[in-house]
Parts: sequence; structure tokens; C-alpha cells
Amino acid sequence: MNLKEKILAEERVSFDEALTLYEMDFFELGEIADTLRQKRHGKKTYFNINRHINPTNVCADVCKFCAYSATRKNPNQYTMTHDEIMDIVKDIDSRGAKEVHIVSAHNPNTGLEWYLEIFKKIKTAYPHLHVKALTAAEVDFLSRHYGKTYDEILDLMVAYGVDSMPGGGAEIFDEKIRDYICKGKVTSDQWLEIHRKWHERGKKSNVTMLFGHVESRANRVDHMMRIRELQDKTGGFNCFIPLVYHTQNNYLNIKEPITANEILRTMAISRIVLDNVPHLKAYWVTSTVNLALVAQEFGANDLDGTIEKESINSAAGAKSANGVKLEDFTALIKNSGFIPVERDSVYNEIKVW
Ligand code: V47
Repeated sequence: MNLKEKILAEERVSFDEALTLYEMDFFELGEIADTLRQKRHGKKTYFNINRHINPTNVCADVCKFCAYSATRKNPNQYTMTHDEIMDIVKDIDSRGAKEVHIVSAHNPNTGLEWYLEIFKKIKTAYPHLHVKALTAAEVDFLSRHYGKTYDEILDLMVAYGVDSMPGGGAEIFDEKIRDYICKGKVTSDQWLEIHRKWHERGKKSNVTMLFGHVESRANRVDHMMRIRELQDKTGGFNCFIPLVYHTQNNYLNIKEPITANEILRTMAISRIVLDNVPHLKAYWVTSTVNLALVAQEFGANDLDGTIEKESINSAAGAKSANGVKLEDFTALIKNSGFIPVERDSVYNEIKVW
């Protein structure tokens, strides 16, 4: 059996095999990933009506790739009050949002309650809204800063109403690359440990990979392998999200952005390697809407959502600051030959548009 036949027979690929997929004919690779996608999801492309809120950009950590943190190239510090956050939530709830995705920088000045109380306030006023909040990087920061164990922070998250964890902060698991791009932040083992513990609480999460900077193809495949290994044990990851690195306003100083060809290959390979993670998200914020639409034919079955406002990636040059209108989003998916299916945060289908 050659590698293509092996994948189509749904046999698992090794690290070396996954790496050789980067050398495969571009369209053949896309076709294999598309076949696997269609076996699981047909022509359905999932999205949700969501809003990202980034309540503070004041950060105790220093990641070279980040343009959002106020302590680096962005001198404009801000920290929202809970009332300001609740005003945003009120507005999006009135317009049909189902999920609020809350991720902050690592602000040492707010107190732990500022981070947690907001979830209780949202769940009390809007119990039907799904709160996706606190990356493993934030969990690690809060644990270090407030002298609590990961278990204690995760239990507090459950108690205060966090429904699921986003996949941010994973970056690239390879320790050497990680040391170079985000030294001092949550380590790879700690990131995976936090998600394992979250899954052990019966909760779901996502997992990202930041690529297109200084990492190699082997580093990407290694990242996927570590996810696959944990997923075999817990089954708690809903979705894998490869985030395309944006080059502006940060200290990595990458002159040549990654090519569309390499992005699509990486999407396709993640569909093949991550045979135990059901959903693959083409996060249009980092890939552009156009490429995300093409990625639907390279294994992706989820386009995130309307987002409305986004601060982290747009600070680094992504054209995502104001989201996409729902009518435009669904029309784009339809016109590209796929079926737009609105989902909730844990992939129950809400409406076929
Ligand atoms: O972890 C930071 C990335 C992430 C840059 O779980 C950058 O559903 C590109 O994790 N270029 C935050 N990316 C966003 C995130 C996310 C987004 C959408 C959905 C979900 C989910 C999670 O943004 C960070 C970091 O990897 N990031 N700087 C940059 N210059």
C-alpha cells in the first residue's frame, strides 16, 4: 500500500510520513484531505455567531511575535471595566450571538477576581451564552501570579461559569523555537497538562498552532503529533486551528510571509495527521477570507465565525478588526460550493443557512 492508499484506508501516518506529505503534488494532497473531510462532514462548513473580547492588553510576558501586548510596540495600554465588557455582551446578545470568546493579555495589576468575576456576571445575565475563555497561557500566568495550582485555577473557572477553553497560547511546541519566540511563557508540557486537566473535568477545548515564522515543517508535524497523543488519551479537543503568523508591529522581524501554497499544504496535512480531532478551522482572520474559502477544499470544515471585532491578530496586520457580516459570510460559503451550517460552540447544529 502506498502512502495515499494508506491514508484513504484511514490508517494513521507516522511523523516521517507526515513530513513527506509536504513533498506530494499540491492538488493530490488537497484531494486526499478533501476526501477525509467529506467522509466526516460532507460539504458542511461550520461557523458560529460570536464575538471576541480582549479586555486588556497589559502583559507581564514578552512574546516576540505579539503586536497586541502594550508593553512592546503598542504603547496604548487599556484595561476594560466589567461594565464596559457587559455593555458589549448586552449588545451582541441582542443581535443573536451565541458565544463570547474572552482572551486577555497577562495583566499583573487587576487582581484574580477581575479575571473571574466577569464570567459569573455574563452567565448570570445571559445564561444561554457560551463563555469560551482563558487560554492555557492565561491559566499558567494566573497560577504563577496568584500562587494557585492549575487544578485550583481550573476549578475556579468551572465555578465561575467558563464553558470551554480556547486554543490560544500553544504557538509551537518545539522547545527551542518556543524559547526563541516566547521565552518565559507557559511551556509546551504545561500547556498540554492544563488542557489534559480541563478535559478530565469533562470539558472541551480547542488547540492552535502559530506557523509561518521561524519554525520548520518538522516543527509543525511535531506539534500535531503531540496534540494527537493527548487527544488519544482525553478526546477533549474539538478543533485544531492553524494560525498564520502576521508579520507587522512585532519583534520577530520576518521579511517573507508564508505562501498560500504552504498554508494550504499545512491545512491538508493537519487534516490527515489529526485523525482524532473532528474539526479543522480555517481561521479567516489570519489566513484571509479568500484563502479560508479555498481551505475548505484542503480539509477545513470550520470558518470560526462572524467575530465582529478582533484585536490580537489585527494588531499584527490582519484585516480582521471589524469581523464579517453574517449575510456576507454565509453567501461566501454558499458561493464557494459549501453548505453554511451555524453551530453552537460545541458543534451542535443550530441552522443550515
Ligand atoms: O495564541 C499572536 C496568535 C493567538 C500573532 O480557540 C498571532 O477557537 C498571527 O488563539 N500573527 C490568539 N497570530 C488567537 C487564538 C484563537 C483565535 C480564534 C479561535 C480560537 C479558538 C483561538 O493569536 C495567540 C497567538 O498564537 N497571535 N500574535 C501574530 N503576529
